[in-house]
Amino acid sequence: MKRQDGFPDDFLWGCSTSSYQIEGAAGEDGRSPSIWDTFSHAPGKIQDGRTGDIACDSYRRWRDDIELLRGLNAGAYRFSVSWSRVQPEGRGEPNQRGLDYYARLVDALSEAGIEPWLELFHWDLPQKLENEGGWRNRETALRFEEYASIMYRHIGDKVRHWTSMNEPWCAAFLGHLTGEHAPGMRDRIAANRAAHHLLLAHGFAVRAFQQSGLKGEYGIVINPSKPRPATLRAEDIAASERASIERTSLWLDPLFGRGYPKYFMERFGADMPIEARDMEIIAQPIDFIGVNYYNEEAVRAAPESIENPYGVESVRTWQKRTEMDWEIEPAGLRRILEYIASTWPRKALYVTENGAAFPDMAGPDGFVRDYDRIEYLKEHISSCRAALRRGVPLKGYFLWSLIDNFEWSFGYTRSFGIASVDQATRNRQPKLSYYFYRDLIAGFAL
Ligand code: IFM
Repeated sequence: MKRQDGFPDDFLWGCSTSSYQIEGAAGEDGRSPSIWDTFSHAPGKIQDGRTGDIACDSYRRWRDDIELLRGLNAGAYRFSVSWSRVQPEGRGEPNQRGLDYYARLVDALSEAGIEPWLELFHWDLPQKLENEGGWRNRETALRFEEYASIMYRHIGDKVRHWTSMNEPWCAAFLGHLTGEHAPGMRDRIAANRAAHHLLLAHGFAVRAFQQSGLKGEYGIVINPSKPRPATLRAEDIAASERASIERTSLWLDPLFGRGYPKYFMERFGADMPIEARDMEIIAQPIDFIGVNYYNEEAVRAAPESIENPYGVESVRTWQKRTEMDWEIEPAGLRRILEYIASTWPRKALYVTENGAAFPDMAGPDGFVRDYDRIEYLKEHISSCRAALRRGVPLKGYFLWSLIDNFEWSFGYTRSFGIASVDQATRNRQPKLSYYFYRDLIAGFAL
């Protein structure tokens, strides 16, 4: 039967998770520590002092995750691979037990009719590579190519949708400039170098995929941002343009062969370790762009300085906020999709993450009726429909997240899941939003 809600019948509906946030089994079957193991074990880095050592125990309970996906009738599952599980040394021989885990997962997903969307890197860099300079070191991009090639060789025939990495902005700038994320550095030059090497790693991985002769679609996932001006003053409008550079054009310009943005290069060009042919490698043709969207910001002009190179500051507005203190602005999702579709060459777009953290209260019956999350999802998915109506080549939507999980520096204090995970038993329990999403996928909740 044809859908009545304005989404095409072949629109892809899925859920997203990531390795360090759900797998646990941190020291098992040959996995070596990643930078997030080191960071989360360091005192004072994580709000509740907890780690991903056990997380949702998905390394053992992946069948439960697939059951949840099956119950939704989801078309796809976006998950990431733990590099240090597959290649504990960060180089050389792969760990067969790690590879087997992902092969089992992918096979079971396919048997359940759920398309595996495999992501190679969601921030959990092997600590061994960090010890040699991590993303500041060009060598890490080469090691990434080797790791990607291992994955292509071992499960390339089972996976049709690949993404190189998730939100490289976070890995570069939260990891190396603000220090909120692993490896916890506060150094602008380190952040800029990391940004370049992350893009280079992406380019190497795409090139290796093309050379492998495998069939499939390849993309990268970014978390773009296009803040709106807080007022109609010309200087605030100009500030809002500058405010999008580091989250958006710094990634999309080079990916589409336009080099790094001029504004960025004028300030930071000297830090960028660009070698001959790098920009060509970064601009390997890809099939889609993944867009992660949670919120929009309003900004105004501020004095430019070393600490504030873009000369912008955020303005708190009247919008309701989620528990992350992120403003809820569903129209911002349509705006960012339209902005990308109209500014860079036309490419298939997927919303690869969207969702919200709210304080979930279980009722006396133990059931979580998360109406706030349902409203958030409903409005954002409607915004996707608005983007489609305006001609954006949007092909799918992945909800973040299938289950409550380790929310990085917030530990387990923020819940994005449509199913909760009991912290003692690790049993999964769908929330009301799970049933909302199930009905939406079936075509009758919007
Ligand atoms: O949990 C994260 C995810 O790992 C990357 N994107 C944003 C999510 C919510 O903060």
